[in-house]
Amino acid sequence: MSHSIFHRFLLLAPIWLICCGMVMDDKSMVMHGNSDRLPEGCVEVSEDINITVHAGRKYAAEFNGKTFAFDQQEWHVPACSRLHVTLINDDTIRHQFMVHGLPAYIYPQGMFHMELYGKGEVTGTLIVPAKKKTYLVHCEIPQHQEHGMKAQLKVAGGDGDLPSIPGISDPVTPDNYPLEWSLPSYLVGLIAIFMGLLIPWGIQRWGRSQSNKM
Ligand SMILES: [Cu+2]
Repeated sequence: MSHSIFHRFLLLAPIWLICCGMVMDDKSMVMHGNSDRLPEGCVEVSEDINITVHAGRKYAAEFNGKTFAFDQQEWHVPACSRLHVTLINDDTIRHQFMVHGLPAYIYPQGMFHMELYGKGEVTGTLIVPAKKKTYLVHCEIPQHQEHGMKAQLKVAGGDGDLPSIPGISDPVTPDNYPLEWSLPSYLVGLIAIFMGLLIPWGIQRWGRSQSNKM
C-alpha cells in the first residue's frame, strides 16, 4: 500500500515542479521563472528582450584579482519588460545566474534563479517590475560572488550602482592596510634611518682601517 502511494507521489512530482515555476534536468535548473504574471503597476509586457550571459573564469581575466565573472556586468532594461535570459556556462564547474529583490508575490523570496551544473546552456524568463530599481545579479556558489561573479540589472535606469561590481563600482570596504603612526612606529622608523646612515659609515671606516694595516 505505502509502495503505491510512493509511486503516485513520483508521478505527481514533475507536475509540482512545472506548476511552481521550476524546470529541472540533470544539467540545469530554472527556478521561479515567470512569463505571464505582471508585476503591480504593469499594464502589459512593454517589450520582449533576449539576453545572453556567459559565465566563466576567462571573463575575470580583465579584472584585477578576480577569478570568476559574467561576460557583462550590467544590463539596462525598460520597466515591465519580459527577459528571456540564456545563461551559457563556459566552465566545467557549477555557475548560477540569480536575480534578487524582485517582488515576492510573484518570485518566492524575491528571487529568480538559473543554474548550470557544468558546461552548457539554459534559458529562463522573468518579467521585471515597473519601478526604477537596480537588482543584484550574482552566482551564489561559495566565493564566486566575492571573486567577481557579481553584476547588476537596471530597470528603467536603475537607482544607482551596487558595490563591488567588477569594472563598475568599488567595494564597500576596500582592502587597505593603513600604517598607524604611533610612538613605537616612529621609533622604528628613526632607528631604520639611523641604521641606514650608520652602516655605510661603518663600512667606510672599516675599509680605511684595513688599508691602513697594509
Ligand atoms: Cu559561479
